[in-house]
Amino acid sequence: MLHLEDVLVKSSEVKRAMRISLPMVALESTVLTHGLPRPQNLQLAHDMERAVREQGATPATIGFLDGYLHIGLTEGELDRLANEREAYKVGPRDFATVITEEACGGTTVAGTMFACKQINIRVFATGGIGGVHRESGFDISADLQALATIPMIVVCAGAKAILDLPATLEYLETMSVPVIGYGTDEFPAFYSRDSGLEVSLRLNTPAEIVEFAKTHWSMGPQSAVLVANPLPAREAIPRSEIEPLIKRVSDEAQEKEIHGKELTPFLLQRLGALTQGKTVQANLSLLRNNARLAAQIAKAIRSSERRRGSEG
Ligand code: PSU
Ligand code: MN
Repeated sequence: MLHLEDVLVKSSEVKRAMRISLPMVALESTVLTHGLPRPQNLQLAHDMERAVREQGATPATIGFLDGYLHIGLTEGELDRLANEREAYKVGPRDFATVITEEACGGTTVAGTMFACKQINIRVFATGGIGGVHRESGFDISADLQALATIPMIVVCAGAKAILDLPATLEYLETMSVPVIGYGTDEFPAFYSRDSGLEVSLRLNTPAEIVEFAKTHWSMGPQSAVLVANPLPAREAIPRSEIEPLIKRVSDEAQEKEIHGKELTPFLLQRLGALTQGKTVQANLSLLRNNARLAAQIAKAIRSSERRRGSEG
């Protein structure tokens, strides 16, 4: 039997950052292996890491190579994962499979959070979380389960617009996950800045988010704090424009009987084709935007720890 420590590989950058307690931001890799087309996927991985570094934090992109769980990937390793055609999409239930098969894989939001829990990274940036699918109320992403049980701050641009957003928000409420609108009262819908749905609280600065998260955890719940960060207006696609296309690709998926793990990648890829890449541009923009905010939050955590240290 293998233990997680047996397969854990930290990059030298991550090791150093952990040793001297630098602010750190975890990044997922399903978006590289399954979410974005090549070669934009590798470019994006670099862009997100750069966005984190520019804010003075350390990026830790998480993914599997040959059955090893990498925390922080070197340039060559990122390149390999981004070009690996047989990569698994790795949620928490798939860890043992990928390790047993010595396979490569991109970790989903849930998979990445699960890894973060083991190594104590508290801030994570992604694009859009998974949720309850429209095609089937039983297809509920393991992301929601992870958000319900792992105490960390997760920055996203809302849930992917291809989902049933009201049902996803209801589920988050049931699971005691606060949904913070960053500078907004509305839950953003990934490609669009609005959804007509409310967040549980609006906060306007990274420091406020950190204070809120600490208060949340001190009250008892050990759920995540979900920060919903609307994508930049320049790349946003109006809801009226994207919604009919989402309906169309959802119907296509049902006709083709695509479900389970394949559903999200199929829908994203079809939307990209139907919008001549506009959805891909929006996706790239919101990922960079979220990496930046997550880095600011990770820094605010360090400042608040330092303040507490000097107080007492
Ligand atoms: N957001 C994106 N692109 C993606 C995903 C999210 O912009 O590819 C991935 C995330 O890794 C998320 C996963 O965890 O899709 C959800 O898949 P599922 O619905 O099968 O749980
Ligand atoms: Mn699913």
